[in-house]
Amino acid sequence: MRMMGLKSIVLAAGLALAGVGHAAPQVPASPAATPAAATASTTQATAPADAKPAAAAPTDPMLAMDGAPAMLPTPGVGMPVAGEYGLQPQVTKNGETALRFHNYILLPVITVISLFVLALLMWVMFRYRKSANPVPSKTSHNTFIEIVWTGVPVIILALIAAPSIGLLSAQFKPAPANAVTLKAIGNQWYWSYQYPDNGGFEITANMLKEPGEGQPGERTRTDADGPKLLATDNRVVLPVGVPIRLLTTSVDVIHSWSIPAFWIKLDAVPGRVNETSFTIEKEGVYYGVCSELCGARHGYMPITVEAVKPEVFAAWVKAKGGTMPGAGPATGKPAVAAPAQPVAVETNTNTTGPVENATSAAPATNQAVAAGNAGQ
Ligand SMILES: [Cu+2]
Repeated sequence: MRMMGLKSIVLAAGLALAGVGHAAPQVPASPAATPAAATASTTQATAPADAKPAAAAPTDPMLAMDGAPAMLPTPGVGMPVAGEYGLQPQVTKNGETALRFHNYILLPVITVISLFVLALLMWVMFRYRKSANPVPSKTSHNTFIEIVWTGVPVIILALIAAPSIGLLSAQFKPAPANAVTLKAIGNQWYWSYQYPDNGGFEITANMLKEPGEGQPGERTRTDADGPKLLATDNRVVLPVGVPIRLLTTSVDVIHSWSIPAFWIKLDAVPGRVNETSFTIEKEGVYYGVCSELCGARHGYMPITVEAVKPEVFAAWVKAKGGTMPGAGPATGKPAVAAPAQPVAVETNTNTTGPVENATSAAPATNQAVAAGNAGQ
């Protein structure tokens, strides 16, 4: 009887945990590891030396021809990599927390439960097969077992729920007053962006076509721009170490603004503004795609974010004809005369001088792109 009791308890625990196994979050699928991206990253490993001169043509080495900071993507960072099945390296606090949660709690729990249930099933199949166990047990109820197979999953779920709910609330924490606001607007099928705290200027981002695919004279993708299907003609430029208030909306159908390396995915819904916040901790170029099925060219509206030092961001804003907020809180108070009220980091004369050259060219670029979009 004692042996039967022990077996029953083990069986009960197995059955109970099987339920947990089904309820536990699935391992996320690979974030779109495309062979194309891999090819691009492979070539980038060797290409930057060749590609850089093209991007660094203007007088200010920090700013490219269109006024955007000249920064090359790092292979394997902020982009999918062929053959990988894990999450991308994270560059925000929430992303790092979530990555740890996934790697050190969820995956081990799922793995242990799956193996345990598999072992129990195998044991039952062989030990209690008809030929070896001709007289089956007629046990129908066991209060202790029922408590165990209810209690154990509850405890496991409660242990998972605590960090999970903390992460959930952190993802929707409102941005502080000194945040930089980025408004991402979904369009069929491209993104446009506004910087309401910086004079309200707007940029438009279209996917770059592959060499040979565009119209004669049209700018096409190079390795300096990033992977195929992910590189855009204009990048979203954001400062590192500064909270970003992300607002999303749409002018037509539901889109979704997503950058896997930021742990950000926020729907862009017509007639409504969604908000979240994040702080990028590392400079770099990060890629994402529209993550809500939005029509025929849904797969061709990528997102490219370039995270730069605050002083480079300030120089870029100026090159775009925008303004930097005064020394006080940033929200809704763009300075009228930006040069007279630089933020502390903007006093670097190397950034402010040559940027003037880019000021006239930059808006023209955007308008041309916007006009091109109108025809799509
Ligand atoms: Cu979309």
